[in-house]
Amino acid sequence: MATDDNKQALSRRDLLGTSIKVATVGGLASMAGPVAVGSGVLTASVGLPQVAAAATQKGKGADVPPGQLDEYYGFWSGGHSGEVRVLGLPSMRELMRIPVFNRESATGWGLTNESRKILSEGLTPETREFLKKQGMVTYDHGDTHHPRMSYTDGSYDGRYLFINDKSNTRIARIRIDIMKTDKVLEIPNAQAIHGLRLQRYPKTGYVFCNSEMRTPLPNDGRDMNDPKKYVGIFSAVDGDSMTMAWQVKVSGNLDNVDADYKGKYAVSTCYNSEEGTTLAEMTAAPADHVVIFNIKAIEEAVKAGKVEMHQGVPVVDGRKEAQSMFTRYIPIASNPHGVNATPDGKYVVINGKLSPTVYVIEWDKVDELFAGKIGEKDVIVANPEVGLGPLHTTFDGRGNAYTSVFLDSQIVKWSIGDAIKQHKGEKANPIRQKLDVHYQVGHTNASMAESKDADGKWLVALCKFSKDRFLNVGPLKPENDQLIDISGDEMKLVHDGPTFPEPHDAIIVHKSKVNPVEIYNPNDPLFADLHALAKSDGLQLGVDSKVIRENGKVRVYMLSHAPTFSMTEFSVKKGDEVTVIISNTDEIVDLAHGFTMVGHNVCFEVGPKAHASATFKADRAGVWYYYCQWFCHALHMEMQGRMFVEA
Ligand code: K7E
Ligand code: CUA
Ligand code: CA
Repeated sequence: MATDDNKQALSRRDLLGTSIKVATVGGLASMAGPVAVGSGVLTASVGLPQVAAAATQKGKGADVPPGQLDEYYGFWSGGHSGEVRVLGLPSMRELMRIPVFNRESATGWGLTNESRKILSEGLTPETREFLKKQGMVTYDHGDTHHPRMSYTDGSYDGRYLFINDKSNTRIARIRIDIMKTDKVLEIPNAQAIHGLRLQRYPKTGYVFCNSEMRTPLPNDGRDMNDPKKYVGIFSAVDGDSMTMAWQVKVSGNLDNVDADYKGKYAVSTCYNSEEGTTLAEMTAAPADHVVIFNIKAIEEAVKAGKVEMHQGVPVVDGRKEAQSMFTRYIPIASNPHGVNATPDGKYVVINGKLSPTVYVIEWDKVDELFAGKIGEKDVIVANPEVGLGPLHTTFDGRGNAYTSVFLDSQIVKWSIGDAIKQHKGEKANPIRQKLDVHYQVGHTNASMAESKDADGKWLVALCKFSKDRFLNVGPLKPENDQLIDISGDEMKLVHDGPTFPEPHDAIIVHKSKVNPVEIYNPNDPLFADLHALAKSDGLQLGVDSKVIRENGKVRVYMLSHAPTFSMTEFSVKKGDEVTVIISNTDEIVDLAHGFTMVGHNVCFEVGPKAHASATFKADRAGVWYYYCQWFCHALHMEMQGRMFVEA
């Protein structure tokens, strides 16, 4: 325990950053009490000289004082919360949450007609029918893992963020300009989309997604007791139209995926080459594999129509026995996990998980492999031992790799160049440093490291357990996202960040790449349906304020302008289906309104110059109040009105 306490004290002091310099100038005595710095008050309980020295030497920290902005955006997966979170780095302040597959009470995500359409229109007809029988229009939850920003020529282009939903086999797209989800697509013929990465060149392009589970194809009741007849499915989605491009049948299952920087290949790990259905079966073989997908060969087959069609998607056969030009299988020690392409575009690193090593594959050798010039194993140019349980690797753009090692609870920094030398039999030790993290780290990612602009400043270690590092909040504990300064020769832990379940993965993007708007364009395609509806009612959306009645259906077009709604009352008849359409006419930054109808499960956000709607059955006679729930004005409480439901 003492050791952990010391480490904790050290990290807190590191957090003091530059401010601690001042403290040390004034003598160590000044560190004995609470020290106020920037955005918080931290207690430095013991003033060990060596600790103070370490902090002084560091000279920079994660502290971003009030009034100052962060240098980076962090896009965090919310795991089985189903959302995406936006953080500022290095402060690690949570700036926003973007609801994706979840229901969200503040913004009305999943309650408004617009969000419900987004959540349902990309489902397969078969799923829609199935959900209808349960009285649902879409799923209510999701399990997100891998957020990735769209690329143009290997650099982030700030258009979109894509993320997977393992639990209901979907992917979603978030528009960066407004930080809202705009498309959700269910992947047919597959189950449990886990790995997700993007085509980097020439642009995104494809969204590559792995089905983690193997299923019969078609999955209609046949072959259920014959897992050998199941298939794994690799999918490519067109990220611009959010429609299926093609799929590949593979041997084994698929876990994580990444793509190269030339637009030629994607590569996925497989932990179940045994094609088993139990833990014992899935860990039986001494080796599994990665499968490399030859995008051009697949595209040509699809173009030539040399495909099977399943649920309207062209599918090619990339299984081992098909001996196609679509895939190559590289043997890797038992049950590998993460796949991470190096930002220089030369290599891709496969993380061993059950093997204490990582594998470095050279993309140029993959060209030779498909050309038949070399064998499968020859694409591996390094295989350094890093520690127990390597899961994911990231990079600093200076030739170093950083691997998260789950069982050892460490981030291990190693040199790619020295690992390659060592593999050739030359004398070299690739390991540079091993840093303890707290505890059991899953993903790790460094600033800009998923693009060719890797800048090696910050690294996050997303730890699955926080143990004794935070106040006890009951049996369910937060996880611990740690921030590490990697700008110098040595990694330095600078911040602990408790998080709600479960940020598997995160990307760190320089703020220059992210340029959201402040006020909606009232004619955004997002509002096209509402414009069309208003037009069909002879009205202009966002201008007219009127109630339209049509055979038991009532449409209420209402404007909100601080601190009033354009209607303080409206009447409907018991049994009417009521659609309330709110247009926020305030053109002021940060002036969101809301609309809540008491007792009717209606509550949503309407951003500046936005429109939003919800539909409900007015089935209880009486007076029902509606109000604005978004604090917008000194008279915000008075921003209310009454719905009369006539018996
Ligand atoms: Cu390792 Cu889903 Cu990327 Cu979790 S995955 S850690
Ligand atoms: Cu409008 Cu509160
Ligand atoms: Ca296995």
